[in-house]
Amino acid sequence: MLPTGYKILPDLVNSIEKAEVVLIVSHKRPDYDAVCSSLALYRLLTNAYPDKKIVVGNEDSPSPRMKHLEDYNKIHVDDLSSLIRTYSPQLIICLDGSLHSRFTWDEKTARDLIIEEKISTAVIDHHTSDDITPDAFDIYVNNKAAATSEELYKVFIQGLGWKLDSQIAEYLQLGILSDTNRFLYKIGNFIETAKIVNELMLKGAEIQRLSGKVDELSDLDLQVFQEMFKNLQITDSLNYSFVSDKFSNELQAANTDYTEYKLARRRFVDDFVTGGKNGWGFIVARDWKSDGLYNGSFRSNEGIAECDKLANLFDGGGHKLAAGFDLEAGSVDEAIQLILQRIDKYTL
Ligand SMILES: [Mn+2]
Repeated sequence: MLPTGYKILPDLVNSIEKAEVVLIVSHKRPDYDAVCSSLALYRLLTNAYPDKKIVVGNEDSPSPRMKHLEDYNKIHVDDLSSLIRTYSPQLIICLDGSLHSRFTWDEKTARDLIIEEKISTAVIDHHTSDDITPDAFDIYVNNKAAATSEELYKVFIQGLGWKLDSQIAEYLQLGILSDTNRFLYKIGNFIETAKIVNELMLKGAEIQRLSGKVDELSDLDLQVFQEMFKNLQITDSLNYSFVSDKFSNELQAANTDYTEYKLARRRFVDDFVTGGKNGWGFIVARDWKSDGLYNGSFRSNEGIAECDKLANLFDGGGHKLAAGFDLEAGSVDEAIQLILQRIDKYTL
């Protein structure tokens, strides 16, 4: 069966064929679906048109946790307008979002440049939200699938009959696994998604192997977990943990990647602070970028604490179940005392 977006497929193919340079971008702060759909499309277009220049870009650097992806280093991290000036594309394909503001922090400059240079724009998205303005793009594809990676399968493999290789299958599978949270969330048409997932498995994209790569823990993760478990406090009302200043200084002196270190902390707070009978709590650690500054995160299970309100006490923010904040303190011990005092005054 042809995907519902099939009517506009000839337009998409025409635009691709006319372009010498195609720029593929996905939304800011890219997740697995954004990155994997970009890399899958990069491979699809490179295979189909070896003479064209295909560029993958994003305004934000993808998480270092995605470094296991074969083409991770092919992603150009730069402003959308700089990417346009550097590569002069005739076509920009925007993935996993339908608003200009999803792809760039400076919408006006990028839009002006697109109009001035008469660049064609296409969107391939799967989101079903109401604020979509598809007429702002020349071509709009959206079959409301579970992931943009699934949309690509529908458009290029089912719709156009292009060849699926094992690397493309792996990217598409990772995107689907991520957006459905390994089929925990009900999005799109489950039966259709399951059939596609099966086809991708037959091409070698085994779910168990790919999940293993996504969940892999580094030595740094283990070291940070060890430190935070050692410091974990389970009080009568909440759980909390911290990274000691000594441990933080040692990591910094060893030139540890700060982003990866923060990701390890985040994984700890996501996975462990909401455990046990308390079901909520916080972590705190020294900020490496500014002296005397500490970063904290609150997490809660549903119906226990309101993390955003707690973070607001420190001029931080987030949402009900997860929020972050900064505070100034002379040491991590002082930071913990300040947090405990301030949230104690706040009736949960
Ligand atoms: Mn997505």
